Amino acid sequence: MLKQLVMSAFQLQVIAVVCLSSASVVAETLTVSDAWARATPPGKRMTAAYATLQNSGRQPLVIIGAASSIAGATSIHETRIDRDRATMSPVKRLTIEAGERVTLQPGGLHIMLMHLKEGLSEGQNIDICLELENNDSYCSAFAVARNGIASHHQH
Ligand SMILES: [Cu+2]
Repeated sequence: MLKQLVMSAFQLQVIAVVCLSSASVVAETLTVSDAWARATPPGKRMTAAYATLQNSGRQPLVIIGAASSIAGATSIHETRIDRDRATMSPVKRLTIEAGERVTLQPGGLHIMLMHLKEGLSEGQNIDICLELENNDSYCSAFAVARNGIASHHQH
């Protein structure tokens, strides 16, 4: 009986170590760049954030949600034009294939920040975390701007 308990404690430890190492691999393979959130007009408590997400790993990365301490609710949305009308719908799984990049931009995929605790003004920086399917979460700073930020990349 005692021997069995010792064994299971050892097995738990091994599992914990495996989880830690896979988490750090994910952090290295996901790169968030050109990250910005739109400044809010006075009185508005809702906005969207955009970024380029690059997966430099060999496995697909699946984003299943987002979180930010400045908002009461945060989620991934996609804007679609349907009969000349723009509609937004939640994206439950956003897959970035190995070696691929996904761009969140106005008129397309975006991070929706709702129930903001206070308005966002230009020059501010906010933290948004992306939640991955494997329970890892990847946080980065988003610059608040009125109409986007200049890209750091030359394409
Ligand atoms: Cu939205």
